[in-house]
Amino acid sequence: MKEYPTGQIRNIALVSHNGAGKTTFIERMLFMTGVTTRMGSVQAGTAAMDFEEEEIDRNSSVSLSIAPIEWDGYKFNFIDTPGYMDFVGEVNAALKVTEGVLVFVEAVAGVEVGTEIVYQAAGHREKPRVLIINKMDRENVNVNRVRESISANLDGNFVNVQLPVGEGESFKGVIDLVNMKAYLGENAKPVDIPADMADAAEEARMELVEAAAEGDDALMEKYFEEDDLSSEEIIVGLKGAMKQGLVTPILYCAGESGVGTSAALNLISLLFPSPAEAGEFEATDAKGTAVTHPVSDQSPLAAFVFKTREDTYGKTSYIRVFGGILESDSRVWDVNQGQEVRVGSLQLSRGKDQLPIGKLHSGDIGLVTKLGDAATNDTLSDKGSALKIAPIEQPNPIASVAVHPVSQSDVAKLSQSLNRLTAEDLTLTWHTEKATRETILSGMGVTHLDIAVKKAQSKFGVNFSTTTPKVPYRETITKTSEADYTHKKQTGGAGQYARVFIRVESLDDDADFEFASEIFGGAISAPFVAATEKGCRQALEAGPMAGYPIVGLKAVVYDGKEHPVDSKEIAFQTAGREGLKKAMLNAGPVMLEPIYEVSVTVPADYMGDIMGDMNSRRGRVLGMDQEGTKSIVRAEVPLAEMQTYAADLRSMTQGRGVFSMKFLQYGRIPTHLQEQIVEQARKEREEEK
Ligand SMILES: Nc1nc2c(ncn2[C@@H]2O[C@H](COP(=O)(O)OP(=O)(O)OP(=O)(O)O)[C@@H](O)[C@H]2O)c(=O)[nH]1
Ligand SMILES: [Mg+2]
Repeated sequence: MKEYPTGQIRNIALVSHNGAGKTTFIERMLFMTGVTTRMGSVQAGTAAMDFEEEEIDRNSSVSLSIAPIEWDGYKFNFIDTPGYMDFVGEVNAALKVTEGVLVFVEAVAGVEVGTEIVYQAAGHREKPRVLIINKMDRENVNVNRVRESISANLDGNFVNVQLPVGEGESFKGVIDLVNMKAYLGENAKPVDIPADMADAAEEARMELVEAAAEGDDALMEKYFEEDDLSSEEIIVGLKGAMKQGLVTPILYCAGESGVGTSAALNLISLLFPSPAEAGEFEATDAKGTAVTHPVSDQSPLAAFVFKTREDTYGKTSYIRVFGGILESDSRVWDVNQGQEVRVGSLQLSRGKDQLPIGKLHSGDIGLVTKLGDAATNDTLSDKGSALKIAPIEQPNPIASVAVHPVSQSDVAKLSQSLNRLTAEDLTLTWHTEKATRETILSGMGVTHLDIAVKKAQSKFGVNFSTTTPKVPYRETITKTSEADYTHKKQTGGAGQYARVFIRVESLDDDADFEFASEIFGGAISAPFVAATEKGCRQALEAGPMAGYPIVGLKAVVYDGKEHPVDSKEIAFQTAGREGLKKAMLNAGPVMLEPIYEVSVTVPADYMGDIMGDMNSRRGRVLGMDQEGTKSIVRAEVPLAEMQTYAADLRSMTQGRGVFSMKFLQYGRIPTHLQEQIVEQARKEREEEK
């Protein structure tokens, strides 16, 4: 493929609820422009865009993929994203590197929750959006109904830039209201508007002209004087209005049958800005100062790694050039890693295929393999400029599983494979939970985690089983108490002797451990005080109630006794450890559990159910908001009650609800639950014996 200059490039993200036909639309583009000789099918597993094993299994996209499409002198970098909300991380990556967003609405189902979320996400990032009503050929399509669903569910001023000709089984094509041409049939060329649609087209065009005039003051004046605008002026006006978020144009299409697709491409090339037109890019320079530069070959190099893909052959980095030119076989400065990396042969990505390219101009997107230590979110620049672009914003994880290696060889590969999985997908994280000694994998939902575990198997040959994670409880005290503890051991030769008087005092629940000595007159000598402290610290790892870490406590050693022969440091360690536990038992010990701040967004009808459910989860509702047709409930909920919320909310709302959660603080556990946990821990200890 030839190199395209910045002005001829259009980077466009395709987003929507799952199954609206994004991937199929791209398959049609690839077929229509002669890239493929047979149209790929998601159902049959032959789609060029859905090439990952998990995508073929599920007949649905799981990760983003790119299709460079040459059309009428333009190069479109279409980025296909998964519609399933668990993979929102891929959508966020696509939004970071594109200047336009094509939001798909399914013609029969109308606007679904997923569509709404991605439409808003694009709006928050101030990206121009075009709505495409797709699958216009399906039985029971009713254009009025789908338009109503758009007005009811999405914020914005929507305007037709096309009129559909027919709907459902009689969907024949579209009329382009900017150029006043009709496109009838599959892969159509422009023809005159059919006589019976002339009046409707004229009327719709007037609405379009009015919307376009809003985008530009000079055009508004001209429109008042002359009551009309030229095709070029309509485009200028619409682009201006889209940039300000004032207008969202609507297109109509049936991607699978190819009716309306050529017409859609023509308008998309006109409506979306080139990378340069979209405005300067933001970065920080070598001093950390915020700067902006034009998206231009003349700007200093700033190439951003927005995705990393790992497979058995190694690492592939997906790169978007914001400033300068990225050349094959060059050396660049990885600003985030603080080191030089060698760029091998640059490629354009087309689904699983790759096409070599000599260089990527500003604004373009490509990939390269084996890019040193470069990770997602790194910026490649030159050492002097050291431009750094802000990382992709991603949400906090909302679901977790504990992963257990199946065999001994899996144990050895555990951390390496988890590191590779999480490098590839930044909405996936893992850590070892000290309190429960479990390896926790966290992500955006049950399916997300399920697929991650499958990937570990298919890509890295590691087998994991998963369980619901144990809750990382903590133990603390509520009042001051004292204990006198003697450690004495007489086994043949040298004995052990240590006696300590320990007082424990309650601190804030989240305060770090403190230790103090009130030993006067040398009742025990300094090294033994230190050994006592060491023992106390050891005790913190497993509390006396149920074996969870101890927090919010101060230990004071205020007296003690040593033996001239048998006192050793190890004896004082034991005395410190056991003395602290003993003192705690009379200090009103309680257990703490992690509390999360949760925000749930659902269609207003579900509000009652959600509130009732929150109560049964021991949630404390903090507030409710209304945003359009959606209700938002904010609550504080114990983690113990949120472990299956991703799946529960899905079934409560038929997949129409979403939520986010963030750790807030540790809180007291109600007594009856605490008793259950202590009892459970006691049983487990007994079983271990
Ligand atoms: N009737 C009709 N069906 C279509 C059309 N486009 C896609 N489909 C079908 O709709 C289903 C989903 O299409 P996809 O292209 O996988 O949808 P997607 O938006 O990529 O879905 P996700 O990747 O899950 O977000 C497939 O079975 C397609 O064959 C269309 O224009 N008309
Ligand atoms: Mg898809």
